[in-house]
Amino acid sequence: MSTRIAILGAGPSGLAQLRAFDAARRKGIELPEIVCYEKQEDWGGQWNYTWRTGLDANGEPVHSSMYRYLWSNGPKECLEFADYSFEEHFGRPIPSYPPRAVLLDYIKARVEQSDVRQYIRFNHAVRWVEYNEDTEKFTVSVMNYTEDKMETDQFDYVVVATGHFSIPNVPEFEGLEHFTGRVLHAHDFKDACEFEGKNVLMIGASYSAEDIGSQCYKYGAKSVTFCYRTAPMGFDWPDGCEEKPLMTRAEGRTIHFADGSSKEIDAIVMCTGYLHHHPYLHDDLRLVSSNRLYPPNLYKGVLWVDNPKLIFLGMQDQYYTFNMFDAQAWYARDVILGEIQVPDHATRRADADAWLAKEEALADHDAEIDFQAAYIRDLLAYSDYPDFDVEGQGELFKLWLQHKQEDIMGFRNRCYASTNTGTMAPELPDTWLAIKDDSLETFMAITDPNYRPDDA
Ligand code: FAD
Ligand code: NA7
Repeated sequence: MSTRIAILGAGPSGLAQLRAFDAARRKGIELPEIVCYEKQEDWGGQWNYTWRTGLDANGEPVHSSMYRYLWSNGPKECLEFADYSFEEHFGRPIPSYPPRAVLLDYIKARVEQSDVRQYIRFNHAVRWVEYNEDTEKFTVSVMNYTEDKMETDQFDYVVVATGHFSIPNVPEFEGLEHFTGRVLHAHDFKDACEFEGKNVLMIGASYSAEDIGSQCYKYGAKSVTFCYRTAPMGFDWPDGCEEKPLMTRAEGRTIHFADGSSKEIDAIVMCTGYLHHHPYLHDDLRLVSSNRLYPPNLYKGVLWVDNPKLIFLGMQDQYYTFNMFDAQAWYARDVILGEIQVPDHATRRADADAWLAKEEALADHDAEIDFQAAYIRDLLAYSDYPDFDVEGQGELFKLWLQHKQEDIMGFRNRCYASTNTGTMAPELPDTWLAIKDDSLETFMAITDPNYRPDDA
């Protein structure tokens, strides 16, 4: 019987794995048997927007945490696939910060060209994975919602690509049970227009707080307050936005903060991050981690140290995204195909622990970027994934951080050159703050060099 691979999830990481295998097939390499289980009806993972909150049509937790009007929060030049440029896809250069729908179009097109959809069983939610030491096989149990039945199958390798920004981390605060406004987690935030004219509070000081707060400002919130546990984001926020230390308690509509101040608030958005949540993995296989650049127990950030037939993609906190998932997927593919020899347990453990120790010593964001670049550089040496200028993209990330410091509401108006094609991105026709329609059609129309505003 041929080697059998289960890929769990058809988001960017799972699709990277399918693309990696397809690239090998094109080179004449015989592929193992591949089955990809995806609980949604379509591919794209987080980028597959849904209006639903809570549970999906099958009663599974809604996966995507993305919302209307979400634009890339980093330059597209830092996430470009090394084997498929934005310019190749769109037929012309596009600005550096595209909206979600534009990125989804780009992600989907690469796999549509690869004919890998045949491997994916949509509407299949993975329920349980365990490993049998005697047979050296994984048993994977899934709920097939199309036929309304449980299915169980055996595999030699399991690739976990289910993401880790989906199940909310929701802390408790005194008095919330009596708070008369709205309380939601960032995962359930869908449309900033809901908060027009309202006083909103973001709890948290990372990407979600920064972006959802900015969205609320853009779409007409009366005021946006951010409150932090450890440190403020420290941006030069426009009038109507302010940062405060953490809220201590709610009393009616009044929110009290750790500095003794208080404010009337209509809605609270908990931008308090996500849990690494893998309830379908047996205790011996379960990755337990906070949101960090080097989750523990992963050799090369990918192979489960105690059983390298279990593979995790995209489990890191992310500066780099799509091209890092690719580097991981190409590496994993070559492990599965026997092109890369995996060292013994002690070597795997020592290597993973050494990266972890380096990660723990990182002093600032620039050092974190260099760390993730070095990690990707290390992986690239093992496979034939097209070499790309990882370090050059790292420098773009550092510029991006500077540009956010200079103007948090204006950084998306910046342009960068692709490290793959050398092409400089064109400017947006207007500022990010002014462009309210983020559909693919509108974005492509207004960024067309022949566009005349009267066409709109
Ligand atoms: P996901 O995209 O989460 O895909 C995982 C897939 O696994 C999903 O399709 C899901 O349905 C499926 N799945 C989960 N559980 C099961 C199960 N039990 N059974 C079967 N299938 C399952 N990255 C950027 O590069 N730029 C950005 O601007 C950006 N913005 C972001 C904004 C938000 C709000 C969030 C949450 C993330 C953002 N990211 C951004 C990061 C984003 O997570 C990655 O770009 C990318 O989507 C990660 O890909 P993934 O495949 O690892 O995980
Ligand atoms: P992150 O980046 O994991 O950040 C979580 C934030 O939530 C961070 O600022 C935490 O504060 C804060 N947090 C967590 N628990 C608490 C409690 N109990 N009280 C107060 N604040 C808390 O998650 P994001 O959602 O921002 O970003 C995740 C991804 O989504 C990212 O890749 C983006 O692209 C979109 P801390 O600073 O640790 O004190």
